Amino acid sequence: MSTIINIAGMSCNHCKMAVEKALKAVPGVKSAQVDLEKGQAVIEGAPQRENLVKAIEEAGYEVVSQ
Ligand SMILES: [Cu+2]
Repeated sequence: MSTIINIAGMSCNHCKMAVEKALKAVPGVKSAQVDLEKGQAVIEGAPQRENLVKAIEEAGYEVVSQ
């Protein structure tokens, strides 16, 4: 199962790496890939969405509600 989350505030490769690292540390995440141009993260696995959101926010970025 994959989850897509829109994220605001990512501007460079450092941001991409920081968000991917934070997401990969969430229980249940198999992989996480950030697309900087789309401002989007694609997460594979079966994590709880609220834990993904928390991880992104703790890394210093904002989840865009949809
Ligand atoms: Cu950056």
